[in-house]
Amino acid sequence: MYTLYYSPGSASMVVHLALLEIGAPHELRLVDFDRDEQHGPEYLKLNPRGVVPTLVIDGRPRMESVALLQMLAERHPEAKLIPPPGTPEREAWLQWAVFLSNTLMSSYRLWFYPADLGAEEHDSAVKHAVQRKIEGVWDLLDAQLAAHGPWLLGQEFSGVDLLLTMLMRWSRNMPRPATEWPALKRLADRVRARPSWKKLYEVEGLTEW
Ligand SMILES: N[C@@H](CCC(=O)N[C@@H](CS)C(=O)NCC(=O)O)C(=O)O
Repeated sequence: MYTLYYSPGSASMVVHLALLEIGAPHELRLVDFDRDEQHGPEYLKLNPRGVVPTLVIDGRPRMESVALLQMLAERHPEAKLIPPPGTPEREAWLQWAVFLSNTLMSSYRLWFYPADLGAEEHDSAVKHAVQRKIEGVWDLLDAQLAAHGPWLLGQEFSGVDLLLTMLMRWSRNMPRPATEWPALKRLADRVRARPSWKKLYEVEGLTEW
């Protein structure tokens, strides 16, 4: 049994999408950021960083969205969210999962949470540097998809495409949203047409892309 601690549209989104793609029975527990519930003593026992997501797997609380995506994908190989171990496709999957985590996930933390650097707001030099870093990742991924797409693994959809689309979504109010890169936009359009994406919007009450 799975219990997902989530906040709408946040990093829990990729875990929720994976659960929906798999069709695995799960419970959802809202962590209300407006009430700062992520820093409450009960939640901190599950997730000492005070962030979402946390996925409780058969009673064990686990954290880090990209790791959770991999755990779910491996526990449900029939959903084909990750290629089988020992294959070249698996190598590519791991490469993109770690790349997205190391680059976009960490840069977004800086973009959205200046307090991580001890500031109330970033000065414009820091903001521009983070923005350039994120846009450099879009350049690289767009070139990859234009040459070897439409998916990150080529012809086969997988869990890393869910991850990438979630990360693209977070750029929607940035000066240059990821959808300005054509091959990236094509991938996101395909993911957004999937039943799991539509269902997540319904359940999490999301409206904006
Ligand atoms: N690397 C973590 C990042 C988690 C994270 O930063 N989550 C944000 C939402 S996207 C959060 O919980 N923010 C609330 C806070 O920091 O107070 C993951 O991928 O799970």
